[in-house]
Order: sequence, then C-alpha cells, then structure tokens
Amino acid sequence: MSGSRNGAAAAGGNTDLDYYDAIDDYVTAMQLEDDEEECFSHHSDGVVKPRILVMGLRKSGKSSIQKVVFHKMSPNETLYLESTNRIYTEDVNSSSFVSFQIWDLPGQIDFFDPIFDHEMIFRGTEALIFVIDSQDDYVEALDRLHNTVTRAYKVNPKIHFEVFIHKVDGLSDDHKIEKQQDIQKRANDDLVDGGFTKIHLSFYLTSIYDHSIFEAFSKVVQKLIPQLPTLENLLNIFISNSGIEKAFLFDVVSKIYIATDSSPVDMATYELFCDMIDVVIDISCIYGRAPHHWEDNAGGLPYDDESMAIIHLNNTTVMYLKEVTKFLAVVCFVRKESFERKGLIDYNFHCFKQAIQEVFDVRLRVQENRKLYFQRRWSEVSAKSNEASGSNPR
Ligand SMILES: Nc1nc2c(ncn2[C@@H]2O[C@H](COP(=O)(O)OP(=O)(O)OP(=O)(O)O)[C@@H](O)[C@H]2O)c(=O)[nH]1
Ligand SMILES: [Mg+2]
Repeated sequence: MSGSRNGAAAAGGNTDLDYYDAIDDYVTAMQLEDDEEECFSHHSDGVVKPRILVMGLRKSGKSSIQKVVFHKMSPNETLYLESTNRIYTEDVNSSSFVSFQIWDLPGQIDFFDPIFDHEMIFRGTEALIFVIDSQDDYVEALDRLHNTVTRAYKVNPKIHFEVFIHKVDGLSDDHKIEKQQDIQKRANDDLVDGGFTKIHLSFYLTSIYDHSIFEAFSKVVQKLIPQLPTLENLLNIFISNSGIEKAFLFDVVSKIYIATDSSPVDMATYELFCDMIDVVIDISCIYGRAPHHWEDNAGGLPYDDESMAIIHLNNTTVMYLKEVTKFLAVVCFVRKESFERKGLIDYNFHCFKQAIQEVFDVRLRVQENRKLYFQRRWSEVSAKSNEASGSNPR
C-alpha cells in the first residue's frame, strides 16, 4: 500500500489506532472475501453493480420515492406522475461509494407471470424494497409482500428485504408506531406460519414530505457497501482526534449518508445536516460556476474539492461541511472551543481524506478483479456450451 504512515494528530485521543491500520484491516478482509468464489454466485449474469428492486402495489409511491431521492423532484410534483407501465432501470452513480442500479417495477404487473424471468432478476438482486401505502387498506399489500419475499428468498437467500411503510406524513407519532407494530406483526406472523423463519424483514416509516425517506434509503444503501465498517472506523478515529461531536459522510447529490461514527444518530441532527447540504448546493447552483468537464456528471453540479461551508449556530456549536472526494462530503458538529483549533481539525481531515481515497482505490481494484473474473468465467462457459453443441449435431 502506498502513502505515508503518519497517523492523525491527536487532541488528547488514542494514537494507537491510526487510519492506516484501519485500511490494512479492510484490505485483508477484501482479499479473504475475494478468495471465496461463493460471494460471486448471485452475480451470475455478470452484473457487478448491486441491484435494488422497488416493488409494491399500484400507487403505493414507488416512482415518487425515486424521483424525490435521486432526481430532486419536489414532493408536490409527484402528484402529477403517471402510473408506471413498464420496468424502468436506472444507474445511480453519484459519488465514489454510491453506485447501484435501481429498478422501478409497475404495481399492476404480475411479476410471477411466466413471461418474466423472475428467477434471473432475483438472482442478481441485493436489496428488495417493498413499499406499502399506510394510508390505504394494506391487507392486499401484505399478501403481495409475503408472496414476493418468499419466492425471492427461495431463489436468492442473500437479498436484503426492506419494507417501507410509506405515506406516514398524515399520521401522529403514536399512530405511526401503532401502524408499524401492526404491519410488522402481521408480516412476520405470515412468514412464521409459512415456515419461513429465516427471512428477515427490516421496516422503515417513510414519507417523501420529510427526511424519513432519505434516512431509510441511507440505511438500505449502507448495507450494500462492504467497506462500511472501515468507513465508520475512519470516522471514529477522525472525530475522536479532532474534538468533533458527530460526523456523517454524505453523498451530496442524493443526501444519502453512507456512514457515520458509532455514536447514536439523532434524526434532528440528520435533518439539520441535510438542510445544510441543500443550502450549499442551492447557493452553488444559483451563483456558482460549474466546471465544463462535469457537465455530463450529476447535472454539472458546481461542487468541487474546494467546497466547504461553516455555520456558527446560536448554541455554541459549529456545523462544518468539507468535500472528501467527488460529491462526497463530511458534515460534522464541532463545539466552539474545539473549532478554535481548526488547524488540527483540517490536518486530521487531510489524513482522513487520504485514507478514504485509499479505501476507494482498493474498492476499484476489487471491482476490476470481479469484472475480469466474470469475463473469464463467461468465456469458459460459452466455450464449453459451444463445444457441447458442436459435438452433438442434430
Ligand atoms: N401523502 C403522500 N403521498 C405520496 C407519498 N409518496 C407518494 N405519494 C403520492 O402517491 C401517488 C402515487 O405515487 P406513484 O409514485 O405514482 O406510485 P407508484 O407506486 O409508482 O404507482 P404505479 O406506477 O402505478 O405502480 C402520487 O399521487 C404521489 O404524490 C408520500 O410520502 N405521502
Ligand atoms: Mg410508478
């Protein structure tokens, strides 16, 4: 591994752990994983990018969620969305670690109709989001959920099943909890009754009218990032050495947070950070100048490696946003007295940024190896099948 072995400067913190140890652990883990052929099995169609399916009944809100999270559509505009009548696939590639393919499946199609090769689709799927409209009667949705997850599980038991209990904006907090408990109990009881005790469903209360949909999507995407423990570890080292209270690593295009330090996440903090990103991006879009070479990427956002923002709050805390790699930013809360040592924070940030870059480089190398591996496997398979068809002429 290249790069200097200088650890972070500590503000009275632990110097034993340094960024490079964390990266070395990660590289070893990835090499071990690479030796296991089994980990490639669910990519048998050669697609290395994780695939997320979004399923659910008609009008449950599937397309709205994708438009709001990935296309910055305002929630009110979703009122005019037409019903989806075919499968839409989209590549999401905003920042270094947020890279997947998302499929919007129309509510009205029967996915298990023989004209769909649902087995092939589930085999290459890493996450299945099932959207339930909480404002509607959800008996039919629960039936469909059960049918979908049990069939998908039989094909690919590694899929993460994520249930969005959606459109909860009209409900009081008590009512939301009641609804979640009811849906969760019914869905899990159905699985136990059917003998599917190993299927795990994760539930989220979501709405496009607040930050809950971004938080839920963040958690879904985090499960697809094998480097997550390393990123969390790096954030822990960064904050403990810099006197920072809480830090998130954000994809600024989607406002998905891909990692945070190990202290608990408070929704209000997350919302404040999302608002800060909106302010930075909005001001940059209105008054900033987009570099020409970015125009093909993410709509030519005027956001670059110089981007940063500082907001002094009225409660002796400072919000600090700093770019890490393209479209990836650290946003953190710093106490005013710690912020007086901004030089130390910036030095530690520099080490953190280098470490993230190294993790990303390793990720790219692993992805490249996987691609070559699949190309080799597929050429072997097609050579064998050509041989077989040549030796058995009809
Ligand atoms: N109140 C509320 N309405 C929502 C929310 N999300 C979506 N909707 C509304 O739900 C309606 C249906 O949304 P769509 O995104 O078209 O639903 P869909 O699941 O894609 O529907 P199909 O394409 O027909 O399968 C629209 O009028 C949206 O404005 C939400 O969080 N809260
Ligand atoms: Mg739709």
